[in-house]
Order: sequence, then structure tokens, then C-alpha cells
Amino acid sequence: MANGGPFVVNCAGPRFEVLLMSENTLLAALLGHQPDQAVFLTTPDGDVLCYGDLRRRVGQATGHLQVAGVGTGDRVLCQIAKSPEGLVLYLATVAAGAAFVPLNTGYTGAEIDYFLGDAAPALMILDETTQDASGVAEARGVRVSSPAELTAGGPMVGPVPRAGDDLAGILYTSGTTGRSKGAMLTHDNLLSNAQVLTELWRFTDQDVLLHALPIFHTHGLFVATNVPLCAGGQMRFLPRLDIDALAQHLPDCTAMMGVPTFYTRMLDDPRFTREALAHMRLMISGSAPLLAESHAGFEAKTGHAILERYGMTETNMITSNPYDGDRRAGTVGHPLPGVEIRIAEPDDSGIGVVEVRGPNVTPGYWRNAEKTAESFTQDGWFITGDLGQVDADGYLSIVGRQKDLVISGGFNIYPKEVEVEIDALPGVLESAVYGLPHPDLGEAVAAAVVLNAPGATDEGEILAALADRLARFKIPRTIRILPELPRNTMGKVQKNELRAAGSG
Ligand code: MLC
Ligand code: AMP
Repeated sequence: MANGGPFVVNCAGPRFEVLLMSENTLLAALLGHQPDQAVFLTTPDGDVLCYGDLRRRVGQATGHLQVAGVGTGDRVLCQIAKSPEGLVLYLATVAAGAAFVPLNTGYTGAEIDYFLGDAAPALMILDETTQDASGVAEARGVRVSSPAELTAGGPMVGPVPRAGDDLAGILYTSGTTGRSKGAMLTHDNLLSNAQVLTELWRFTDQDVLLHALPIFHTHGLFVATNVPLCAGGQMRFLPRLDIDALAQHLPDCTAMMGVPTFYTRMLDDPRFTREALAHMRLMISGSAPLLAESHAGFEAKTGHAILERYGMTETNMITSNPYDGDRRAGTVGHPLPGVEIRIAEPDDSGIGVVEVRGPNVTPGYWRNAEKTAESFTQDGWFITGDLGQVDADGYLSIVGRQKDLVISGGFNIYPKEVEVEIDALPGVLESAVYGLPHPDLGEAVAAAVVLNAPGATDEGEILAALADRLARFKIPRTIRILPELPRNTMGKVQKNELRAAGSG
């Protein structure tokens, strides 16, 4: 698509259409729009796709996936650069009855090896940018294919019938104990969330969403594609957040979804004026806290009150500020229709851990009954690990996190995962990883390291060793060598002290 000429409108085959409409309700909701009604997906180089084209491509890719050995209930790992083909492969995997497992393109071979072992996929999709992982996949006996092979022309195959509680995807999310867990997401999890958000945010077939997020996370893969697809709208894919491309393409769009870094960068750029954004219907932020001052600054500059919402890989979206009515800075709004939240064991200020229940919530972690059990209360509520407070008008504010987590530019980094890698290095006695405030990314990863002996290793050696083990976004931007870590009387490392010293 990105390299070819414009697509000719071409209705999908009747067999695919019939099955699509009846037995795979997620795909029916996302793709069941008039084949030639409206263009829905465009690429930066101007190629155009309509829903009929997309259905045809999904049907063809479904056939290729089946030939490659993907069957009902299988997993398909996918580590590829962002492109419309990535979206076709997600939808085709769902059509083949399998679970789509997207991976951050920054993951190293060591990280990929873990996902291969855990997910035991029938197929791994790699492109020329991620070819390095093919050796790891082959060593595990996993077949590898490419987007080019899987999205080539060919006969269309209709979607496999699936029930609402069947898996559509597994998204890996790091954990407090270091190892990533695969959050299972069912057809109903995705469909219920997409339908609710489409209505709440008033998406229609007239909308064009500017899509500059990666498509390996909930935000970019599910919210920012399922919602416009559900509405029969359009998306404009940018490969990444490039502020010049944003300025160029926003005039064609009606809505945007981004992490707070998108908005702080736009705030700093003189091109995003009130006039330049006057045509926009909706600007949405999520995945990390949007500072109240960024919200206020953006509104003062552009006239747009950013609509902030709150979610999680395991739960899809949980709350949203209202479409009509007061979008309150520093809050994440109200629970979505059909979704319930409660604050567990609130303190005197009403602050406690946010728990959530609803059709959006994961049934649990892939092949990890222990973590699943730990993440739910006895009475079935999912424990987010976020600290929240609900005001008199029912607006939720996320005021902190109980979980030890750094969110950098919307990417989550669990310190434990980085600490385990640093602690394993020669010359290192122990380490503590924490987040420091960062003007662009919200938080940046920092590490305090205690050596076995003075000079046993240094910052450069540590960084070099981590480069092979961890994706770039997890690698500390600052490392401080300390004689010892600050601990309380219980022996627990005081990360607050490290943060205070680091930012002071
Ligand atoms: C890139 N880098 C990062 C980084 N992104 N480092 C820390 N944190 C990040 N988020 C590193 C790169 O590896 C590179 O390192 C250098 O920074 C510059 O890379 P870049 O590609 O030029 O960065 P940039 O394009 O500026 O990307 C920043 C960003 C991007 C914020 C636009 O990270 C982004 O799109 N984030 C969105 C994440 C997201 O979708 N989260 C949703 C999770 S779902 P070097 O050393 O090679 O130069 C979720 C649930 C919910 O949370 O509620 O939505
Ligand atoms: P992830 O595990 O990548 O899905 O990230 C989910 C986490 O991102 C949540 O548990 C929150 O800590 C954080 N998060 C998402 N949206 C918001 C928001 N609007 N404000 C504050 N934190 C958020």
C-alpha cells in the first residue's frame, strides 16, 4: 500500500461478506461498512483505501495466514514498522481466529526470545526493519513470514466464526516482578470499548483521525483504530510523531489521539495556532498524565480543551472526560458507560487504589494464573495499581501510582525489569531504577548503581551492556554511582529520596 498506486474500489467477495456480518461480530463492527462508501484509510503518500478494499486485503491475508499454518486459537507475533499493512495483519489474524500479539519495534533479541517462549506462536511476522529477530524465532522453531508475503494478492478467505470471549489479542505489559505478562483481550473486550467510545466521543463516518501513535500498544492499535473503524471513518497514518508531518496533515483531519508528549510538543511549536486547529473537532490525550498546566496552556493557545481519558492495557479505556460539558484539567473524567470504578480503602483524602469492573476488563494473563489471581480482588474487580480520588462531581483524578512504574513518553517501564539486568552485570552489587521528571517525555528513566568495589565498572560499560538486552526506551538516561542505596528501617529502597536528589 505505502509503495503502490492508488487502489481501485473493489467489493469484497460475497462469502466473506456473509460470514463477516454474522459470525465474527468484532470484525463485522469494524469492517462492515459500505464497500465504496467512503475512503477510510490513507497513507502519507496519498494512497487511498476504501472499506471494500480493506475487507479484500484482510480476506487475502487471512488465506495467507492459514497457509502459513495459523489456525483457530493460535498466536501470531508481529514486530514490524508501522504501516497500513500492520492493520491488515491485525484484522486478518482476528479473522483467522487467532490472537494478534504486537511487539514494540524497539525490543531486542533477548526480549523477543522471552515473548516467543511465553506466547508459543504459530507464526512470527517480521519485516526488513526487524529481521534481526528471525534467528531467535528460528532457534525456537517458530515459522517467520513477512508483511509482503502475507498481504500479497490471492484468494479471499472469510473470517472464522468466533465467540465474544475468544481471544483477539495478547498485549505484553511488564510487571512489578520484572517479567512481562501477556494481557489477554477478548473480542468482547475490544468491541464493547470501541462501541462505547465511538458513541461517547461522537465519531462518525465524517471523521478523519490523525494517527501518529505506534500500533503495538492499546492506545494506537485498539483505541485509535477500532474507534474510527467502528464509526466507518478514516485514519491518516503517520509512521511516528513527526511534528512537521503533523502540521502538514492536521488540516485534513477532524480528530487526533496522542500521549501528552504530542501536546507539549505542539504547545512549543508556533504553527499550531488557534486558526490552524480551528477545524479540529476533538483532541484526545491519554496513556500518561497530562499536566493541568499543559491542558490550560493548550486551551489558551488553540481554544481546544484537550479531552483526557484514562486506560490500561488490561482494561482498555476506563474513564473519559465528557464530550459535552466540562473537561477538567488534571482529571480523567467519569467511568465509561457500562464500566464501574471504585477506590479501594480510601485514606482521609479519599485517595486509594482504583479498581475496575466491566466488559472492557481482561479475563487475565496468558498462561499465568498466579498473576491473574493477584490482579483481581476476591469479588472480581481488577486492581489497576493507580492511586485515584473521585471528586463530588464524579471526576476521577489519578494522583499517583502504587505500582513501581515509570511512564516515559507513554511507554511503561517497570524498574524491576531494568534493575534485574543491571544487577546481573559484572562489577554491580545492586541498583535502583526510578523516574525523574522530564519536560518532553513526562518522566525519564534514571538508575542509581552500587558497585562491588570502587571502579569495578562504570556508566559507559553499563549502558553498553544494556543495549543488547533492553529496548532503547527502557535504558536509563542518567546513571549515578552511589556508595549505597538509601533504605528505610525495613530495608526498603527509598526511591523518593533518589528522585528528590536526582531532580534537585
Ligand atoms: C523514543 N525514545 C524514547 C521514547 N520514545 N525514550 C524514552 N521514552 C520514550 N517514549 C528514544 C528512542 O529509542 C531514541 O533513542 C530517542 O528516544 C529518540 O527516538 P525518536 O523515535 O525520535 O523519539 P520520538 O519520535 O520523539 O518519540 C517520542 C514519542 C514516542 C513520545 C512520540 O515514544 C511515542 O509515540 N510514544 C507513544 C507511546 C504509546 O503509544 N503509548 C501507549 C501505551 S498504551 P536513541 O538513543 O536511539 O536516540 C497505554 C494505555 C492507555 O498506556 O491508556 O493508552
Ligand atoms: P499500560 O500498562 O501501558 O497500559 O499503561 C497503563 C497505565 O498508564 C495506567 O495504569 C496509568 O498508570 C497510566 N495512564 C493511562 N492513562 C492515564 C492518564 N490519562 N493519566 C494518568 N495516567 C494514565
